Amino acid sequence: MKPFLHRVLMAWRPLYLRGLLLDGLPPLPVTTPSDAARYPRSHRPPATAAGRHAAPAVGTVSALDFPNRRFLMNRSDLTFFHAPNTRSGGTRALLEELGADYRMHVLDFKTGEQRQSDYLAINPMGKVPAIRHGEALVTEQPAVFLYLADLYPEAKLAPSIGDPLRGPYLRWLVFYGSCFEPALIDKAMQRTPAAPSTSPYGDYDTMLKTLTDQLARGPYLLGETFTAADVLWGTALNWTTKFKLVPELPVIRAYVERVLARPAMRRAAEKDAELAAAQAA
Ligand SMILES: N[C@@H](CCC(=O)N[C@@H](CS)C(=O)NCC(=O)O)C(=O)O
Repeated sequence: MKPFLHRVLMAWRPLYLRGLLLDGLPPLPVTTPSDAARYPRSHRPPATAAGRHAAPAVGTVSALDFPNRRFLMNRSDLTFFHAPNTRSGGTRALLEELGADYRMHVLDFKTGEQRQSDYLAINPMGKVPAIRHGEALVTEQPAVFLYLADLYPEAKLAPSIGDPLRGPYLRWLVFYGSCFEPALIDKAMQRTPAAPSTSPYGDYDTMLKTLTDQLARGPYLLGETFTAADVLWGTALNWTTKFKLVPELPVIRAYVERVLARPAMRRAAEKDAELAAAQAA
């Protein structure tokens, strides 16, 4: 589209008309000069050697394929901060499922690298996973999963905005961080939990029943559709059942086996085992 016409459409915002025009014109621009103006510097997609109008890294992506996405982000310059045999294994599996192009920065927990200043500049919490995409730092598994799955829409692991599954998808990813993990740690530490009406995550048993009732609808968390949420929950329920923090109920075992049997999940687990062995040597 002519830059002048594009600028007029971006400045003048009858969204329906703009969407109609832009969506009707594949291929979609990846980033545009007006994107650069919209994002604060710290969140702006990185410039590439080919400039801000570089083509998408993968195939031909058009507005017709993803009608709810006005702009696709540049995928270059993605770094994944990882330690083998930790929670960041789930993110590694997601990157494998997405066929993502990324650099991996492996931390050695035995030497306490996660608590040294270089890494604390990435995540002041000293935790993995973390990702850096251009200048954007993302930490916390639900945020990392949401971000990465949206970055690769053609992998179809994130229901798009407008899809009726988008709400449940957000719900179950966020449920992981705000209900499952804190209840799990109460359990692991054998702490007396706060009264359910006081605790933002209720109590362990209610949390677990809420989760298993959803899993029972299966085969995946959102029914027939496999999403990034299943990568997170499949990997998490695998290690938490092994550590006996979650009971190995048939519905949980069957779900974990179903998710981990996927070729990309298997590949990621094998690569992580190799990395753990190399780090231990
Ligand atoms: N809230 C974080 C938790 C991540 C987390 O607990 N990571 C552990 C690995 S299993 C970690 O990095 N621990 C290192 C440490 O605290 O020293 C998330 O969801 O990403």
